[in-house]
Amino acid sequence: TVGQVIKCKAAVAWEPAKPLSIEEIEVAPPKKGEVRVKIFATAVCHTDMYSLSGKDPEGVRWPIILGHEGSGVVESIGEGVTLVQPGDHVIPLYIPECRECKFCKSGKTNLCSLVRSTQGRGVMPDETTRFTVKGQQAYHYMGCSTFSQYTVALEISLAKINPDAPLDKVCLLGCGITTGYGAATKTADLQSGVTVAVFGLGAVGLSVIQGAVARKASKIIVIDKNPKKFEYAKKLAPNAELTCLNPDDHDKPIQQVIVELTDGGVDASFECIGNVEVMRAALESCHKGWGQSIIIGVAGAGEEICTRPFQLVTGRVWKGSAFGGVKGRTELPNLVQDYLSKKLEVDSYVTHTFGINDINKAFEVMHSGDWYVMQLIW
Ligand code: NAD
Ligand code: AHE
Ligand code: ZN
Repeated sequence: TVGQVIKCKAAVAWEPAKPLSIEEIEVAPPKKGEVRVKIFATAVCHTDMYSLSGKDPEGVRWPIILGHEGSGVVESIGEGVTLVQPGDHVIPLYIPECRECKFCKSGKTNLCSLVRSTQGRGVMPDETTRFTVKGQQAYHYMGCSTFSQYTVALEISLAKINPDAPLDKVCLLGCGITTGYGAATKTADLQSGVTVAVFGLGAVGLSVIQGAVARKASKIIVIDKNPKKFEYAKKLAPNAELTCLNPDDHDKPIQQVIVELTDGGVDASFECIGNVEVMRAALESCHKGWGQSIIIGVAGAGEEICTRPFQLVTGRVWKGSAFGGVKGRTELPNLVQDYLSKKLEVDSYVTHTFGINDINKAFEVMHSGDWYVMQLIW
């Protein structure tokens, strides 16, 4: 198949807010700097649903092949590719790592910007796409498009991982788990003994808990409106001092409850929902003078955050985190190793597994709320 068009199946989004359709598509060979990857498994993230809704302010173009939390094997490489070889096991990265742009070289951020503009518009750097469906070009998504049996990504957008790692599990490191764990260990850089509040216990919030446990937080407060979520938080932090709060059980604003429980507020809080009211509560749960609040959740188009500036004047810090601040090519392979050496829990996040033909069922379950990760296998 090297150098030839591959015909395969993909879940295609033809228009906003409509079910996906499984279509036969054509995937062109990789061009310069590009790699064609056979996708083995992919999870479904909220952000896929967000973009499918048509409400992503950045906008996507249709038809599009969504999916950004996957794993696979390199099928073939384009001209000049040196970073991976056919047969390598990889996780596609929605934040690439070129190591050459101002951002990569700064040492201050993981937000590589070399191809951010074309990636955001759903095309490869030459402004064209590698997907054709029913004679029409289909767009890429977040540089990954893992809802296809074969995809094309840039070599700088692939983390080469240990081939011993089970691909059906480590696909989860392509977004949610890495995001939460990295937000705790890198963005917040939690230190031993800190107090932490985690708002929202999906895959992201649960992984913040894992990061807090790894950094030996002294107290972890978890907040969710769905009490079923507390059991899993307890499993991930069996030896920690854990307090579970359901905002619906309290008359006072939840930030006031947290401030009272912690002698003035937590050292760090994390918003893992995407709700701007909760973002405010998370900031105001922080301790005066030094508490930091990390925004991870993606809020709807047009939403804005607010608080009294006095909250910041008096030393609270508002930060954000994308992909947990993790540099994909350099650091993601190490997280895969941490998983293999049982330092990082991944397996038990998978609550549902579907064949790709049932992808719309996965999107329906997502609305139900009682899940962590839904996984699709080709
Ligand atoms: P999820 O939907 O699985 O989890 C959200 C949790 O929040 C649920 O358990 C829900 O019951 C709870 N919740 C909802 N409203 C609440 C409220 N008002 N108060 C308390 N709890 C409430 O989501 P997820 O997959 O863990 O992702 C979380 C967010 O992070 C999403 O917005 C997602 O788009 C975003 N995200 C961001 C990044 C990034 O790099 N910044 C990466 C992945 C996901
Ligand atoms: N396009 C949206 C924002 C979407 C967003 O915040 N994406 C996160 C990753 S979410 C993964 O599930 C991110 O990493 N963003 C960094 C980037 O460069 O996109 C909007 O609001 O415009
Ligand atoms: Zn995601």
